[in-house]
Amino acid sequence: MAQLTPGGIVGGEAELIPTLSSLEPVYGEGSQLDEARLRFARLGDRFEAVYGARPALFARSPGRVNLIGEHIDYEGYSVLPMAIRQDMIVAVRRADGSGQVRVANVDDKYPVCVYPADPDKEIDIKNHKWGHYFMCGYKGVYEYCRSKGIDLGEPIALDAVVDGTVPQGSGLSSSAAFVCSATIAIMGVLEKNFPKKEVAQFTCLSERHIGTQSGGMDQAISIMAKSGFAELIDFNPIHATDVQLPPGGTFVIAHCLAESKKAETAATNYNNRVVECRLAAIVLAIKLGMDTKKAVSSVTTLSDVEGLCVSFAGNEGSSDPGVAVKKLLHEEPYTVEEIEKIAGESLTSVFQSSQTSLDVIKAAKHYKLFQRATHVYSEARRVYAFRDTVSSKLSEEDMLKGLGDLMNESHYSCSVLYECSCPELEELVKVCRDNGALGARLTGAGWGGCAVALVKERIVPQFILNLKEMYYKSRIDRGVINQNDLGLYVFASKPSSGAAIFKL
Ligand code: NG1
Repeated sequence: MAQLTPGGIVGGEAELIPTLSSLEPVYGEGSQLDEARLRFARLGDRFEAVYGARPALFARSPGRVNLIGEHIDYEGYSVLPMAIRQDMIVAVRRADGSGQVRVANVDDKYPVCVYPADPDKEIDIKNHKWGHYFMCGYKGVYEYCRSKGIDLGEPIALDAVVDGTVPQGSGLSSSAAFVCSATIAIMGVLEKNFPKKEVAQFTCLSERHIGTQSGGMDQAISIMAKSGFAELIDFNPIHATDVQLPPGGTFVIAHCLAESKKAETAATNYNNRVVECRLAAIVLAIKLGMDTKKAVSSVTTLSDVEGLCVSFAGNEGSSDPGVAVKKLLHEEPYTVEEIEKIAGESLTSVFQSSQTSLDVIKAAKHYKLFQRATHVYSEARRVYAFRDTVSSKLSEEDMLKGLGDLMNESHYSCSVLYECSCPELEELVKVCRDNGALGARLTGAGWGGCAVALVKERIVPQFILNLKEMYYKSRIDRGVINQNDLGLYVFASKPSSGAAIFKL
């Protein structure tokens, strides 16, 4: 998992989270601004109806679509997402004397969640509730301030209402949008502000209170995004580089309608892959000559052993760490016994300090080390190839084709080597390609959620119509979704801006 150690920050005087007095800088003008005005007004009214007072402030953080670089952020590798206009907005005020943090939602399907105003109380992850994400933000702010020696006094009680437009379980990071918006709302109430890079870093750690061993991509882009740009996000330390996408192409995002329940399935899906990558890294380190005890105690990610793998590949006339994977790991899944023999230690002892990893070990039958490591090293290279293609001197036509090919390769790797796709995503990706997408792939954690397709700007309306006809119509007929909600599930998106606090 990416090591996001406090203090590991690059960049000069890092920008603070902006505090805005109007919605225009984020929502622009026209219908988007009108909709935003309506939403904020409704949120304020709902807040008043629930708590009998107006909120002190609002905060907003966007969802994101990852263009390329899947399941590699927690291995320390760079990724290339962009923020989308769908976001989470939070209205909040101090609730002195209540001793509680109360979190309500404008959507009645989410019941009010009430927690003690105690940042040291663990989140009950075995009993998953939507409001837990707010508490990740609450705990995170206190933990960060303590680590910096900032005294916040008695823990504050809070009243909050949230309104989200990022579809849940869609791979568009509704969870990070929620944790980030809650975090900056709480910072606003506490009258504290911190550099964006610091907030990006500590919100990643905060979200792990929910039980997923997440990397830092989603929080980083939600906090640091700039309107009009995708960002190349590097880790250790966190750094964002603007990436200008070619004008003739548009990214269309389409939901396969299978929900990806990342937190609930963590032990067999998301966290399982984090554990498999660590085991692959340990086995590679040992095979490449590292002392066994040192490998077990110090190697946590595949990027930790990349140097060793590259030296090995050098002897074979290559610079690709994947060469070491091919030569040193076998394709058949590894049994627990085999790994324990190589590591000289039981898996429960290797992972003793991480309960979420122990949950993985309890559930796993075997470990696909070859496949997972091959995906990670090849996907990491595709991210740079994507960035280089965007900044190359290729004609627009060739550039878009090159980007599409990389997206298709990424999808194949996610689907076949990392096994994080699902039948619905496979069908949707195929429908996208059959209808003229230059490339299409699953985005986000997978196992449901969205695909992203690169489509020539001029065919976007027809492309979306075709998707409606060929993927969604039968599902509308079966009552899976409502015709009127289609716009929530398939849309084109331009890069949006990052998190902001509003005092309106
Ligand atoms: P989603 O499921 O889209 O929120 C998750 C992780 C990312 C990254 C991707 C896979 C969290 C908050 N996010 O994204 O860090 O690892 O999967 O690339 O866990």
